[in-house]
Amino acid sequence: MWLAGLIVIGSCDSSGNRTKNEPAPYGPIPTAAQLNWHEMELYCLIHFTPTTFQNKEWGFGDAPVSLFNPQHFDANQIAAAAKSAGCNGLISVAKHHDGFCLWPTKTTDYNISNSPWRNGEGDMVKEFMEAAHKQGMQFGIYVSAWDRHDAAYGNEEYAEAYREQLRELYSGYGELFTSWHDGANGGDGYYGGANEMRRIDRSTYYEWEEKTWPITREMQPTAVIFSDIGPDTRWVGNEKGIAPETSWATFTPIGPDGGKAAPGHVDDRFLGSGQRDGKFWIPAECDVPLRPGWFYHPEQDHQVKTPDQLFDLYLKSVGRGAALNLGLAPDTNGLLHAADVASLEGFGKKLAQTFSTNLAAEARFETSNVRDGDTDHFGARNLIDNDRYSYWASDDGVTSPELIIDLERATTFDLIRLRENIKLGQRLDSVWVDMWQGGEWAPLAHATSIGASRIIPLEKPVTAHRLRLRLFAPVAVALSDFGLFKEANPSRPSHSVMERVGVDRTGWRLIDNGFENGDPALAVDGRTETFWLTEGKKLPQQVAIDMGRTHTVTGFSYLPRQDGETAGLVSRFQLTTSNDGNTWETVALGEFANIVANPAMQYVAFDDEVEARYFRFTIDAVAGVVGDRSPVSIAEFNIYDQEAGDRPK
Ligand code: FUL
Repeated sequence: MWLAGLIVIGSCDSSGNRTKNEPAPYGPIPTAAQLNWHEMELYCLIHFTPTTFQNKEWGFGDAPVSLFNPQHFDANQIAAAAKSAGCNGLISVAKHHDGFCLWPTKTTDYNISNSPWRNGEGDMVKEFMEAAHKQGMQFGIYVSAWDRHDAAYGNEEYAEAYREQLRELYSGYGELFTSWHDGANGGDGYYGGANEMRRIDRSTYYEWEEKTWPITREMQPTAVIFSDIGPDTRWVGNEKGIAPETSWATFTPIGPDGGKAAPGHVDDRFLGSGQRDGKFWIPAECDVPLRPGWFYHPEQDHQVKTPDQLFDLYLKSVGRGAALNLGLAPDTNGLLHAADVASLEGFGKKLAQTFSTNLAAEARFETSNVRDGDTDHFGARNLIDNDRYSYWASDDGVTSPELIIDLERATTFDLIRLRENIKLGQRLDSVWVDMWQGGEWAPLAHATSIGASRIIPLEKPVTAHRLRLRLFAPVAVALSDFGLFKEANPSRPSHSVMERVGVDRTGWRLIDNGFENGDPALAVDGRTETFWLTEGKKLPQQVAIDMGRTHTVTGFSYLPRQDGETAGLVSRFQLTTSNDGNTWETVALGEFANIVANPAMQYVAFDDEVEARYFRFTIDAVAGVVGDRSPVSIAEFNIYDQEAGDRPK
């Protein structure tokens, strides 16, 4: 009776149907391109350039084009594996920092048509696009703004060529869902043979807002622009695939100096969390490689993330309102390794098994309030209709409504999913889930930042008959989804850095410690969470070790500190060895690229094995250090020889 009374009061259109009195949007709201991106949730990013053939992470820009000849390349194999994981999109790294273009561009000779692959007739970006579309996935491109090959890098001429590269890719490769811009920019490189350090002003060089992004807007209006700062999707601030528990879709980018922000030039404190009162809708994307590195390295064949690890990352990214962008790396044949294919498929199966059945689908709902009493438009049944934009809404004055969920039978679950209708903004401040137990309500879970998707994992499965949801918002709520799920084949992964077997380090003796401070034993204690941290001294610096006996050494590894801090991360090194402690030979020299964003274990294989009893690790440069003084940090250092197995395991 009471409800009927309200319906009579509600307004009707000319044919007598009730009109929908939608709540006014709250705060910034997503664009159509952003809505499409939110719905995608999971996609992949393919790194494959001559850098793969050099077994490096960042190509220097000097690899000969003749190197690039993946005899068995098959974009369909890669796209099918991505699809089996549940990916809804595929991004081709059309150009990485090494500058090699995977499409026949007119902007530089350093491109695929000068490689032996398909006799110079191939277009790999096109093959990726076709394979993605064939699998029903959307397509995107990544074009590195940093170009370590181009002689003009740093000049206006290159910035213009970069924009031309975007234009080429925006016109010949269909409708794109994203245009992905990396933050790494400027540093040393080949630069047409100059072999030098080039720094650019990240906030002005590309004229992102003035010249570059308007091209995307005009030519690819359906694409979201990703960079550290958006403008459409933002970097989450790490390459672990994890967003913080509270991660708002709203964000106000500012530069590190409080001024204007640009990709690679941002105050990074809020990249992960976003800001509740952020001025723009710029949700986070979590990028993470399936293996430790973004490029294929044979020594990482044992370190492919497992389906359980990927599932855990999914909960910590997609389950926190972000998207998961998973890095896939073809090998030198041009195919994904069997271990990668198996893991992707296992992950996809687990996702499908877990989320195919909403255990609340048969529930009866009671609400403390329904907007205008209009259950047709705003009733709680909208929570289980699998439509992200139909929703249960409260009246404008009702900002803390409640929902009782009667599951009708004892139901066991360990994942709770909530979604808002984000077309109306991110409205909820927080949510409590209670469970009816022993004649009273007991709190079960709590979450902030709901937005496009929030999956709350419980520590262990819970069996309940009745649940209660308490919502808190500054305005009327607009909740679109309530789901209960049970993780299929659970096995929570441990997140410790994987164990690796190098030589036995017990007999090692420090013979030259250039740093003279900190505790060197922490670098060889087998514990990845401790690290040797020295005080700031002039670089280069070195340590020398007597291993106590001669080994047939095949390589070494450096594990950067794992605590998330960046002080002292080694970026350029030399390794010299000796048989007698007097005559030394340089066996490896190079850089640990991308060490700040992705501080994974760095393994360096020697070109030729070497007999040695002594080695010296020289640190030539530390990431992020401009001057020549710096502390150095080493979590673990090890040597690999033929006996111990010549690869990290
Ligand atoms: C980073 C790059 O420097 C890495 O090499 C990789 O491309 C990753 C996706 O973005 O910032």
